[in-house]
Amino acid sequence: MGTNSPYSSSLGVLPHIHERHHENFFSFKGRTQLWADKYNDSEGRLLTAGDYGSVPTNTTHTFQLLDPDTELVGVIVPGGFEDLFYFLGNANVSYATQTPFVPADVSDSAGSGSSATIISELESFDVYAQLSFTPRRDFVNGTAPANATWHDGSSTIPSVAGTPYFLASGWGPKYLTGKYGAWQIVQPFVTPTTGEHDFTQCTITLSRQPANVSLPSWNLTDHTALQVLEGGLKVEVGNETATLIGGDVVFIPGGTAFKYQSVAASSKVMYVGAGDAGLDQQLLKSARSWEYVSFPTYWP
Ligand SMILES: [Cu+2]
Repeated sequence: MGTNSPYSSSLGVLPHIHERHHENFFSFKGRTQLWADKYNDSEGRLLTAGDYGSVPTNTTHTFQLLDPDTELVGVIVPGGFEDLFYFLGNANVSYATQTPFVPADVSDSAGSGSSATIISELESFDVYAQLSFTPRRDFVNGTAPANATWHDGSSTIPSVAGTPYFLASGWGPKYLTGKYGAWQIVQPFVTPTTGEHDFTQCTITLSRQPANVSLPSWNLTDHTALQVLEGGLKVEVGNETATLIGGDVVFIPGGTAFKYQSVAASSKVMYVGAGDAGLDQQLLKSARSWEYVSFPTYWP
């Protein structure tokens, strides 16, 4: 789910927890402050493009949007949580002027209404307000507490489920495979463990397909979604072909054959898949640990 907002001088939503939903914040553009508090550890990060934050169940969290054109991609598992946004939204709108969003710096507080009625209504959407939570404001270089590693060293993924964590763009684990022709670099956000075997998420950076290697056809048991972040992706699903550019999404139902290739020298996509045996896990089987966000200078 993509959400785009202008900046605001206040929180974008009341501090809250979800008892049943694992919320995943991916910063598509602009700046977002995200707070996550669990197990007596209260952390805040400034997310810029490509950064990721994991908010598992029963984590108190809130966020604030800081730039005029701030866009998040939320993956909320299990499905159905989008009903909250239909409830909060005023209308299904489109503009004859061809603007995708209202061209004004308005930021209402639809998500942060504090009346008792709204708060109790939100509970039916698995949103439980935590009104006593005060987000810490002692950020230094994008992190609170100030001594956390953030854009100045490796980001790591916990080896257990349930703990909130943050990954700075390019600073997390990276794996390289050339088994299917093009180089592909997998940067995991959510592993089978941290996704509790319900879903996984990563980015995949891919080179062009070498001319002498035929494009593999995939057919995965579970659903797959790809969103283009950089470059462009040519995708064949069943007998449809489309070329996707930045922001475009393809959804591939489980049991459907598909092929994909980069139409640029380097393209980057975000992958989200159901289950724990999706495209990322298939690529990782042949991948080796890799230090860089770009590929080798020779073909696989
Ligand atoms: Cu939430």
